[in-house]
Order: sequence, then C-alpha cells, then structure tokens
Amino acid sequence: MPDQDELDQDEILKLSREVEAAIAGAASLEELEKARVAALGKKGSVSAMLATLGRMSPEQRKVAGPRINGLKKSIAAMIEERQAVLGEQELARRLAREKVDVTLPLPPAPLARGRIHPISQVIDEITAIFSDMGFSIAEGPDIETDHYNFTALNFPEGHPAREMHDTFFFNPDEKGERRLLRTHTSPVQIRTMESQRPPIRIIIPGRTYRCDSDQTHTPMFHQVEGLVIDKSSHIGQMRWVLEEFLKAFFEVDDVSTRFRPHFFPFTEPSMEVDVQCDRSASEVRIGQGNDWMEILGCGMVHPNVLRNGGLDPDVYQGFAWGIGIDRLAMLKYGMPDLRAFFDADRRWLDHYGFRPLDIPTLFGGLGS
Ligand code: 2NL
Repeated sequence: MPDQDELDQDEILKLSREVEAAIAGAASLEELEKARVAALGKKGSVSAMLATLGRMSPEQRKVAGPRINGLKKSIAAMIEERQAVLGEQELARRLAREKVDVTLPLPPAPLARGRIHPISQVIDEITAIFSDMGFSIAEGPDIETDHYNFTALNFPEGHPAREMHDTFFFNPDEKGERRLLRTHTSPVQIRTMESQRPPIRIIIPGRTYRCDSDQTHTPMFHQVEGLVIDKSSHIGQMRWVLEEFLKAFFEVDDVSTRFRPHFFPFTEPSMEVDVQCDRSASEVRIGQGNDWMEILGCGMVHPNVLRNGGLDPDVYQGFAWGIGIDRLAMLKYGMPDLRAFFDADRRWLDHYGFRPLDIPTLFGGLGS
C-alpha cells in the first residue's frame, strides 16, 4: 500500500498529464480557454486539488502544498506558451483569408458614373462652335411680359400669330397685366439690344414653352437663337455663319443648304433653311444625299424690331435665326423619341448620356 505522499504524487502526476494533454490538444484559442477554465477555473481540477490541502495534516501539507502550487504554475506557463503559438497560427490564417487582390478593377467613382444629359451636351457643343466664331452667350428670364415676347417682336395686337404660339399665360396681376412663359428665346435679344450697343453677336440657348404635347412636341422644349447687328450685316454673312455652324455641329466637311422664303413677324425677308441629307441608311446623314430636311428658320431683323430695341434701322441692320435644340440632339445622336428626354430614366441617361469630363471643344472633337 503506497503511503499518503506517494498517492498524492501519483494524483498530481496524473492530473498534470491530463491537463498537459488538454492544452496540447487545444486547436484554437477558444479550446485553450476551455482547458484553462477546466484546470485553473474556480471549479477546475487543479483548484479542487488545492482545496484538499485544508483537510491535510500539517506535515502532509508541507509536502503536498508546494507540489500542487508548482503544478498550478507550470500549467499557467504551459497555457501562456500555447496561447502564443495558437495566436500566431490564427493571425497567419486570417492574413491568408483576408488578402486583397489589388489587381481587381475599382468600382467607378460618382464622377465617372454620372452622365450629362444630351440636351446639355448639345448646348455645350453649340456654345463651343459659336464662341469660336466670336459670339457671346446671352440669357434671360423664362417668365416674360407680353411686350418682350410679342409686341416688341412685331406681333401686332390681335395678330393670329399670337394664337399660333399656344402660349401659357399666368393670371393677370392687379394692373391687368398677364405674364407668360416665353414661347421663344427672342425676348432676350430685345433685352440685349436695349442694354448693349452694336456690334452685337450673341446666341441665346434656353428653355421655351408652348401648350402643345404629342409625339414630336413637349410643352417645354429648347431653342437656340442667334442675333448679329452691325452697320453692314447682310444675308451673305448669315448664310456663311449658318453653314459653318451646320458643318461644325454635324462634323462633316460640306453641307448643301436651301433657303426657302417663309414668314416670321420679326424678320423681313424670312427664310426656312433645308439641309441636304441621306435617308437611305437606317439613320439620317446630314450633308450630302438625295433628300432635304428643314433644320432652322432665319431672316433679316425687321426694321420695327430694331426700332423697338432702340436702334435706328437706317443705321443698323441685322440677321437672326432660331433652331430647335431637342431636334438637333435627336438627329445627331439618333434618339428616336423626344418624350424620353424628360422622363428622367436612369437607364436612358446611362445609354445616351455623356461623360462629365469630356467637355466639347472644336479641337478635341465635339461629341467624343
Ligand atoms: C424657328 C424660327 C427664328 C428669329 C427666330 C429673331 C429674334 C429677334 C429678331 C429677329 Cl429679336 N429674329 N429670331 C428669327 C428668325 C427665325 O426662329 O423656326 N425657330 C425654331
């Protein structure tokens, strides 16, 4: 029969091997923590063995005490060692798992994802072309008076042309005056004549409004008008300016045009301009071909309009024109339905829109 000391020795050795095996067998920090609690925790095996010291005789305690405490220390040291090893293994696994592939393409930044609306693009293109010819850009209010929208532009009171414009009128004010949404950008030209001395060379791109809505008309649309006033402005210059514009805008070397007599109250003579085109392919090609397409209206500024703008028609003469921007955009970029312009459909804009940093210039290419 072994004496008490040997028995303790055996039990201590046995427990030491068990705990050692549990620590060595812990495959993760989590399992190691479980092994630590099972041995050194309040209800752990080593703590239970320490509690037996109280029931021993002083002599027994003298021998067993340092041994059990030694066991506790060596276990703590073992756990620490294993903790370091497992910690490093876990870090290595995480580093392998969380690696970043720097060769993957970046998701596009907001500036690269945004798109410029084709109308804004076409306005920028038109602006670039006329700026290059020495024109300035003028702008004015969308809400106008009857005077600037009609009277000053030589529309007589009660003239049928006023009705033809399908004007949006506001309710009359206290003085009985009715404001309106401008039906063309021409009021801006009158305002410019009043505020600026000739020579005048301006273009006015902007929103215009008419109470009309079907497949080819929207109640709000865009127009660019041009005005040149000097002492010797003439139709020959007008034809040159318009043909240069059409060549630059449609990016072709040559255009053939046809100036047909027409009527506008604000010009005399007035003309509509057709441009030669080819409709044999799926898209309309501007420049050459067997067909004609009406593209703009123009004329020499009516003497009454010069007078209404504060200029003496015996000293000054000028020419002016107006073009629909929306139709120009449809023609150049092959968009079949005008109404889609104002639907705010992201998919449409992703397809037909332009990149914000590709600003149109004559040297860099307008529509590139
Ligand atoms: C068209 C025709 C045109 C003008 C606009 C104009 C302005 C002033 C004086 C004289 Cl202040 N004319 N503008 C002249 C001729 C035609 O537009 O069919 N536009 C879409």
